[in-house]
Amino acid sequence: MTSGTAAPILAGDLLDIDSLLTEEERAIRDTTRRFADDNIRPHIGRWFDEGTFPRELAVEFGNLGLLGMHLAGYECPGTNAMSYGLACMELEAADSGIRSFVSVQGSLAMYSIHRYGSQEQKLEWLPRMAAGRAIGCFGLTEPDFGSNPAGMRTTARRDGTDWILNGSKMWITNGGIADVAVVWARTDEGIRGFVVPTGTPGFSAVDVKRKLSMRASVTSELSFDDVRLPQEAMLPHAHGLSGPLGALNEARFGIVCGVVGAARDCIESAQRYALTRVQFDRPIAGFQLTQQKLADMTVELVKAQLLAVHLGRAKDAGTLTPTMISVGKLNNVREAIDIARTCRTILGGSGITTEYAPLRHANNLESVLTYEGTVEVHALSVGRALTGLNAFT
Ligand code: TGC
Ligand code: FAD
Repeated sequence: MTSGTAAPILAGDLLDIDSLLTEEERAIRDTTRRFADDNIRPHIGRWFDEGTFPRELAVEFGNLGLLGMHLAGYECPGTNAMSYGLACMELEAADSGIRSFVSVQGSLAMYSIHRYGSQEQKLEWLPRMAAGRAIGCFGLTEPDFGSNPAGMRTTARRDGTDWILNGSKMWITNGGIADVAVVWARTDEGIRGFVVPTGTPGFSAVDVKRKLSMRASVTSELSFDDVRLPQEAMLPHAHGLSGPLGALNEARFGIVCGVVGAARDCIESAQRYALTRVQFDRPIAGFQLTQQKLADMTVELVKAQLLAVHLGRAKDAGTLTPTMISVGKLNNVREAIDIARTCRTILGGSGITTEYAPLRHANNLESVLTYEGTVEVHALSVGRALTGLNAFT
């Protein structure tokens, strides 16, 4: 720092967002941050390099109360939504793939069973999933139907009292390590959800290899070849596309918060680097162009933080709408990826290996920009709300 100026403030602390949080929310946030600092950060570069997700993290997350965190009953932690959002922020500050694991487990697989399942399905799966002893995945996307899941071809047809599932799902997080899959399929009564133990004959999962993004996360293709399921496997309370889209609201909220963590981690890493890297006989942090980048990025970061807290409060108040979630996902992911790329420029050549986080975050955020509704899908959802006109088709 130039002499005579105050000690640098970390970007994430600039607006004192902490003052908007309760003591309990801060405690959950701090516990998750400590866990990530001690158990994820020291290893994440290697996991990303090797393309592995350490499965044993599931039980540790269960012990910490991070799985199905904002769900009540069935041995789930039952925190408020804001606390869940803050946990996502801290996990994604370490790596988006790690936050993805928790999102899919809690917000997609467990939420679907919790919200749409029978009492028997809840008792069978939720306590084990909350403890991390059973891993879940969520199959909506197909090779030919991503943004438009309404066109799905996976079918479940009746055979006596059973259902026979056929088809495939693509890009499924946790697919290859899952014990149970929530699968959405076309039936004679519209789109319905099924709880499918992955050991059922005819079910198979093949992991996607050679990924350039989300390397510390398992992504798989699921295939169903005459998978026979009892009537009790169907989620009784989900009818039509509103079932999976309802679960997506939950997970998208986690992303709105999570990506703020990734952006914060990038800026703080660039701040530290810029203060120690000397060129032209001075720290690069002293150049006006570097400061412009840091200031612009931090302004976007704090706006994203405020948006995340506002949506968290709305979720807890029961006033959060899908359009509000689209605004949050569109803005926060778009800004986070811009921030990650700009931070990489501050790191120069040092920024291209896994030693520093920004390019790993940027690569992960390419997936986040695409999954759970692409940036275009969310722009069109906001556009539809603003005009009343559907521009999807
Ligand atoms: P549309 O006609 O608008 O609606 C069909 C039915 O769904 C209801 N609905 C919703 N319900 C709850 N929440 C929402 N956000 C909802 N949006 C719509 C709607 O009321 C209607 O209900 P009903 O009862 O009248 O039938 O549907 P559309 O076909 O026009 O599609 C709208 C569109 C394009 C926005 C939707 O298809 C969409 O969101 N597409 C994106 C697909 C997507 O996000 N896939 C994500 C897959 S899972 C994933 O990516 C996990 S990544 C996990 C990780 O690793 O973290
Ligand atoms: P497409 O829908 O083919 O879109 C390609 C491009 O066309 C995009 O830019 C899109 O915005 C644009 N486009 C499409 N329609 C329109 C339109 N009407 N107007 C303008 N532009 C349009 N899915 C699951 O079900 N479960 C999971 O656990 C899961 N995990 C994932 C993990 C990763 C790492 C990734 C990358 C994906 C995952 N997905 C999962 C799938 C994800 O939800 C889809 O990739 C996403 O919905 C987009 O579908 P698509 O890839 O088929 O792209």
